[in-house]
Amino acid sequence: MIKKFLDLGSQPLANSYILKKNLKLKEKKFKLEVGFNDKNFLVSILKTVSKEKMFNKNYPYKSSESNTMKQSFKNLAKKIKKRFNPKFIIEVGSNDGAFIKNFDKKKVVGVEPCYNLAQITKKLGYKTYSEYWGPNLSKKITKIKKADLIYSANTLSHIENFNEIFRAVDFALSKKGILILEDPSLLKCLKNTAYDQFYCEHIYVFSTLALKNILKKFNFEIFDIENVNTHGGSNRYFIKKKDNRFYKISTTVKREISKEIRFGLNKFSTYKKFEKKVLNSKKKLLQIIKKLKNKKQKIIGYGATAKSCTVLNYCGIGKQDIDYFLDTTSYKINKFLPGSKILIKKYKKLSSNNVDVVYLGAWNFKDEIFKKEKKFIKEGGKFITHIPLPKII
Ligand code: JHZ
Repeated sequence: MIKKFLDLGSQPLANSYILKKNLKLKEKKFKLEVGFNDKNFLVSILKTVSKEKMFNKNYPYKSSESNTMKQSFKNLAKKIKKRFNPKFIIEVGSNDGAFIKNFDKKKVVGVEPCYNLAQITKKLGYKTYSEYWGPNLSKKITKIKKADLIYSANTLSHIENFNEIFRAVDFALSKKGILILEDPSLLKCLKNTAYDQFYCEHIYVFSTLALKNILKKFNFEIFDIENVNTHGGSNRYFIKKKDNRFYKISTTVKREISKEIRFGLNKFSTYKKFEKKVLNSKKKLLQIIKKLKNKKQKIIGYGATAKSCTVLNYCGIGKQDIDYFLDTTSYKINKFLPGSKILIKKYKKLSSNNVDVVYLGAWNFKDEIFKKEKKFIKEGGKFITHIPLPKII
């Protein structure tokens, strides 16, 4: 049974940035509620939005906007070559190519349903299928040769139908072939009170416990896990077909599951505690903003993230609180954040001459941003983060 534990209110679609001429139009909204399945321990949002409404020819998010992500994909590619030496790789959700760019064009293909992004890798010479991943596409891609490796980062959590995904993976993989999935860790999400990991696109936030149960149904199993820092703490799962005896199951799998059970990810009461922490986080963040506004401080946002959409709309933060957001992404600049309708301006180095406090929308890139904004910090400039608890830093 799926039990609801969190209500994040009525939310617009997270990546639907608004053009100025459309500001008066009514936005599509949906009820963002999160639940826990006490049978397979899966955490999911309760109402989903169709994939066509979210992932289409105007998708604004580009992985390559952050050096942290580019470096992480580069390091992983190096590791993959060394450990698995794959001859044919498929990336599901190849975005703007931050991962596939690290491989020989003959050895890798991308799958990217968002047409604008698929065009980027196509232009670079990488074979890219601008279609949704599923059994038909999998058969088309692997007609001549099967894949030794399928990689997918921040994509599995976006696809509702596991049957479609894993039947397609099963078909595409060679006997010794493996699947590597990388998605935000539920354990980290709960530890950090990162409720903004929930929005329309994140249908699931996985625990190892839940993923193991899902994979079992499709005759797959996890044989290794790495905890990585990307996107506020993710897990990289190395997965194989059950009858693939080529890889031994590492102790990392048992260790991760023990950690999750110790934290209580298998119990509904843990999620009810999280709900209380989320309510408290909202209260604290609003108190901080109110105090700053009473002192006539100018607040701007940094990183118009999908996550920000959840925070701003759940907390009721708007233009009266945050003057504008800065972002480097061309698809977002001069548009307005969904729901809150705060303007997104082209990124310019921060200066304490024109801003007092900066709300970290991209808190997951805090280290990268702080490095970039050394001068602002030296001048006494401050940031607000809500992770793990709202505070000024
Ligand atoms: P970032 C998106 O979520 C959506 P978001 C998606 N659903 C998902 O799962 C994750 O990505 C992976 C900007 N920025 O990565 C770039 C600067 O302006 O936290 C981005 O717009 N300057 C697919 O949107 C945003 O911040 C900088 O120096 O929550 C970061 O978005 C840096 C580092 C980033 O993902």
